[in-house]
Amino acid sequence: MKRPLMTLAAAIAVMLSVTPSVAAEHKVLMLNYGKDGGMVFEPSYVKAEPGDTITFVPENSSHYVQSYVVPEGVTPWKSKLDEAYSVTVDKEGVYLYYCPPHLMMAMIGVIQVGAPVNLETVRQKAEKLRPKLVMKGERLEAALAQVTPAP
Ligand SMILES: [Cu+2]
Repeated sequence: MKRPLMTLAAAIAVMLSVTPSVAAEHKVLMLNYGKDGGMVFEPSYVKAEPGDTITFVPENSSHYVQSYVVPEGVTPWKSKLDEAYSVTVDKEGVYLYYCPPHLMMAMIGVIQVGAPVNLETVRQKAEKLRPKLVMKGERLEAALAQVTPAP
């Protein structure tokens, strides 16, 4: 009876080695002049998987990043001015963040990790944020419009 059991274990080992889960690193640049002009996170929408890392890179100075909405159970984050900052996203859902000094100019971004389990909450909180975006506020809707539904 030992042989079939070992075969099964060997089969599982092969399956695991064929589909390794390699965490990806996504880079988001903090720029003074993005493609649509003005200060931006580029790309402003990132699709990630649980375990991936997002690194914010200050290509230009005077920027930093702070989370605004995170999935339940996630500790909010905030970087230091002009410093690169990495966050590992372990929980599924939508993360909405911004650059505090340039919120008025809609320097905002969205990270989707797996399924958008908290999208309704994000949309509600985004409505409260929207009046603070004096210029290019449509970026908020544009970033959220890229969120893809659960498979
Ligand atoms: Cu900024």
